[in-house]
Amino acid sequence: PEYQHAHHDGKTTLWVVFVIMVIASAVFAAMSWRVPVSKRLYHVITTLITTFAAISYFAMATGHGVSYKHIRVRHSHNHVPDTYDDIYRQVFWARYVDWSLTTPLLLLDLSLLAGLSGAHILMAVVADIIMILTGLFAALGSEGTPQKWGWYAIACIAYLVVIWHLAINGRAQAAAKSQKVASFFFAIAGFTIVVWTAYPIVWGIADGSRKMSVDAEIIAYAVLDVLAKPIFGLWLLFTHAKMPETNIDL
Ligand code: RET
Repeated sequence: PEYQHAHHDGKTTLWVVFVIMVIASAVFAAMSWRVPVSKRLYHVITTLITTFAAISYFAMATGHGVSYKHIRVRHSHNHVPDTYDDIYRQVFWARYVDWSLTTPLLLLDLSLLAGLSGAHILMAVVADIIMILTGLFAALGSEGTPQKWGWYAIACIAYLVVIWHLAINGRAQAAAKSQKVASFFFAIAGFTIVVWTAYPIVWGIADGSRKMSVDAEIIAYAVLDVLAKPIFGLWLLFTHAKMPETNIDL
């Protein structure tokens, strides 16, 4: 059988991102101590996001949170009995544990910024959790079955619901707050949609059709995770510090 797993570059990348997430968590926590408790909600949410990511990267870097998935590739030839290739590929399920906690928190950051209502926040968060869990079913479900891409399709529909809440409801609410908040929300939510949309694309190439090595998959997600969490967090917290209109009474 053929084994597809992380080599030197992939393992190094996992450790590098672990260190980045720890540093980001420390920086965000330190930033929160500089503002009164009543203004710390974005700081707390954002610090939790990078803390969960650090834990997940620690698991992956030490070889936990991963299992081998058996893939049987069938070759059929005319008049010749079928032959099979057995592939075992690493699936880092720790990512889905991370994403199921951190993507709702990222959405909460954006929802509070826009001033979404409780009902809309809940809808967006539930659609997001459905997206991650059905993505996990797609990743772990048996190969070569129609269900695999069926779960993927359900996850994509849930993702469209998330985008709908950000792009339509979020924008409208932010516009009702103030011009400054509206243009900041437009920029950071637009950044989020671009970065997040790359995840299902990487998934489709790596997990879905296995056209990407495990190392390349780790590196692709590493770049996206650093953009979606530490870079997003720095941008949000620094802008919040100089834009009193983004304050929330919660
Ligand atoms: C999956 C596969 C199934 C289809 C879709 C997906 C979307 C994943 C997303 C992940 C975002 C992750 C973030 C992590 C933070 O660092 C589950 C890959 C639509 C959007 C932002």
